[in-house]
Formats: sequence, C-alpha cells, structure tokens
Amino acid sequence: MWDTLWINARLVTMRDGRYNGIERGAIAAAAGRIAWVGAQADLAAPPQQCAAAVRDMGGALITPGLIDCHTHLVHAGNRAREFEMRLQGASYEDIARAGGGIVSTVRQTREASDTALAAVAGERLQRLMAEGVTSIEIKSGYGLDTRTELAMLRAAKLLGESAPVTVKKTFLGAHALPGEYQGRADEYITLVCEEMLPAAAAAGLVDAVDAFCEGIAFSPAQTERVFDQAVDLGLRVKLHADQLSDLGGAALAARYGALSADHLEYTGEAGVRTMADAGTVAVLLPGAFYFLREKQLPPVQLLRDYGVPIAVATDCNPGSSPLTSMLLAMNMACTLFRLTPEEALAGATCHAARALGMADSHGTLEAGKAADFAIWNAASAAELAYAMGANPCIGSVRSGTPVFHRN
Ligand code: DI6
Ligand code: FE
Repeated sequence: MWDTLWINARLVTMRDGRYNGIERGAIAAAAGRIAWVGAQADLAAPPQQCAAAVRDMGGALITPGLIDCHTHLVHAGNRAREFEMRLQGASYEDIARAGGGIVSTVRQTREASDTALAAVAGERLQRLMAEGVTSIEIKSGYGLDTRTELAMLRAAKLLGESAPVTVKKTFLGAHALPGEYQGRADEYITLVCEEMLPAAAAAGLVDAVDAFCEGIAFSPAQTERVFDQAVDLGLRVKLHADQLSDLGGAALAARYGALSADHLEYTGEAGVRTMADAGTVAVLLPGAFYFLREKQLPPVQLLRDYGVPIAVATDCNPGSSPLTSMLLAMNMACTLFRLTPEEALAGATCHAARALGMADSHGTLEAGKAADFAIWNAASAAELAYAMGANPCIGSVRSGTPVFHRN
C-alpha cells in the first residue's frame, strides 16, 4: 500500500535526459519517495487498492520538479539605478570598477538583519516555487566578511527549513573584492581560505564552493587557492567561468573535478573537452546573457558534440540577472542559445540535479528518487519553454506531499 497514487496523468519522466513520456500514466509515492511510475494500465490492482489516497490528475502533465541550480537568491536591495546607467551607456564592467556592481549589493546586505535577508529571499523563492521549483541552489557572496557570509548561508538554510523546497548552499566568498581590501586581493583570498570557508564549513553551512574567475573578480591562481582549500575540507567545487572573457575557467574547474562550470560564453573547445572528461556539467545562464546584452554565445554545439550535460538556471542576482522565473530561463535558453525545449527541460531537471551532486536522488521521475514533481496545465512539455509570462503550473509535490494546488 502506497501513501499516494496520482493517476490519469501525462508523465514526462526525463529518464536518461529525454522526455520519455508516458500517456495515461500513474505515479506513486511512499515515505516521500517515488514508489512506482508507469502506465496506469500496468498497475497490479485497481488504483483505490494501491494507495491510501488517489488523486485523479484529469490528464494534466507531470514533470520532475524544477531545479534552479545557480542562484544568488539571498541579497538585500536592488540595482535598478545601475540598470538605468547601463541604458545610458555605462558597461557592467565600468560600473563594477567604479565601486558599484557587486560591492554595492554587499553594502546593503551587510546592513540587513538576518530576518530581513530571509524575508526578501523568501519572496523570490515563492515566485520560483509557484512555477514548479522544488530544489534550489543558493550562494553566499554578498557578505565578503565572515559574519555576513555566514549570515547569508544561515538565511539560505532557514529557507530550506521553512519552505517545502530542498536548498543546496554554496559558499562564494571569492565573488568580488570588498572595498576594505582594495589592492590586496591575495590577502582577501587568504581570509577566504583560512577564516571564512573553514568557519562556514564547520557550521555545516557549505554543500559546495564557488568562485567568480574573471577580470573584474579573481584570477585563475586565486581561484585555485580557494579550490585547494575546498579540496582539503572535502568539498566539491563549481565555478563562474569564462562569462566575460576566456581565462581558461572551464578547464580549471574541470581539473578540480567540479560539479559544474557556469556561464561559459567564452569557453573554447579545449575547455569543453576537459569538462567532458571530468563529468562537469555546463550551467547556462541566459538571463545574464540577455540582461547584459552579451554577444558571445556559449559553445552549445560543442557541449552537445562532447556529451557535456547542459543545465539551465536563473542566476537570480540583482546585478546581471534579476530573474525569478525558471520558465523564462528555459524560454531564453531556447530563443537565445538555440536549445530545444527538451534540452531546456532536461537542463531544469536531471542535468540541474547533476550540477548539484544530487542526480542519484532528484531530477527524474524514477522509482527510488524523491517524490518531487510539478503539475502543469499544458498539452506538451514543449509548451513549458514556449510561452512567455504565462504560468501553467497548477501545483507541485515535494517529498510526496502536495505543496499547493491551483486551477
Ligand atoms: N553571477 C555573478 O556572480 C555575477 N555575474 C553572475 O552571473 C554578478 C553578480 C552581481 O552583479 O551582483
Ligand atoms: Fe552567478
């Protein structure tokens, strides 16, 4: 006897990274996990005899719950003023070098109370969850001092404890150079390696370690120092790589066995090959590409040719991607990067799970995995990436429990 059985659904399982649809499907949950998934006709007994509760989906579409595998969800304030400045001709890099950019969000985040931080991030999270997100990665990186980096990670943890969503916490102390370390980037990296990261890890607040390897941020050598420390602490790494220039970030990440290398607009074939060999996921962030009006496209065809799994995420952050919609990220991945809708959905489910090191337990509708799924008023999975500004999500289920239901 299962806990709950959903019947009369059109299932899109995403097994092996493909739609793998099942018309007239049924899916069962027991103890928070998927107990059975298949064609309703293959159930061993009538539905009412299989589970304590039976829910008729009336032909609705069910996909794995969406996974947003790259966000900076926890931050205070916004950067609408910088948006105006860019519209008047300033570049993202100009603004960063003039003391705006990431460090202006750092000022506001340091001033915010823990409860205020969790509250604003909670509102963003609700918008993502309303579109079927059941797992999310949240980075630190707007504190840049030990106290505030830990506060951000605690806020992220709190979100996962107070909302029905799985949160993975990523330490991003090497996001930007704080004003008080101007001209002393190596000293700041020493602080990150010797104080911040060990403190965050000891508090159980770190699932992975990230860095921003870029001309306006940290060099490959500085990134390696952070990654060496992560390895010493037994933590997996990921990297903001090759977004605005080619510093060999993708290959660097892969050398450390990174879970993912993210952005990748300037990554070349050698970097892609190294990622393939290391099993590193490519996380594409079309929201940032769009918002910064970048011109250089990520090497999508090379990623396909080398069999690198492609994930898609919002990069929700106040400076380069103020985006709280996975569906719009998927749409942009198709329109801007020419992913197919099937690739975009794989990027928002199974490959996103891999980018977070949770592919064994999340990301597809398969027996044994977490019973996390999204329910859609859509005739085909392609409609999810197709529409703009619509929200066809009518409900979601997390660990076997309905999160909401809207019709
Ligand atoms: N992720 C980041 O960390 C920076 N770019 C990106 O894609 C930007 C963050 C910011 O401007 O606040
Ligand atoms: Fe980012």
